[in-house]
Amino acid sequence: MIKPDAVRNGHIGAILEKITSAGFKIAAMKYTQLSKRDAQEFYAIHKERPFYGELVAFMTSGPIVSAILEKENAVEDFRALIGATNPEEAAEGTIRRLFATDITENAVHGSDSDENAAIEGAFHFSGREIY
Ligand code: 3AN
Repeated sequence: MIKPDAVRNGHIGAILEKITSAGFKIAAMKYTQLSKRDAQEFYAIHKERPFYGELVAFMTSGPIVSAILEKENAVEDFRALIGATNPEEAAEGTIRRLFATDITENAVHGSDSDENAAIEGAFHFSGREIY
């Protein structure tokens, strides 16, 4: 996902350019806004964390771009491309270093395993929206 902060700040094009330049193929993509229920479900794993409420409020605060990306070694390579969760700790040139605001408003989300990528892809897209 390109998160609401990056959308608001006009970074959709620049972020997609970095993603496609890094060799990712876009298998599915949409511009949408999460409902409170969507965001609560998507981030259910963080339900007990102190930042959960703030995270849900932020993720529903405006439109996002969701996508399914394909590449050899995609999960690891995408996490390297986006950088650490906290943009202050993200390496130079990473998407979060370049475009994130802070640890909550951190510009992009990337799946943390192939298994979660499949679950998250199915959360955003039906089979006929995936190419
Ligand atoms: P990542 O997105 O790097 O996989 P996760 O899955 O640990 O990080 O966290 C999901 C999201 O929750 C982050 N992208 C960020 O928006 C938010 N988040 C994580 N840790 C914190 C924190 N300590 N304080 C505030 N928000 C956080």
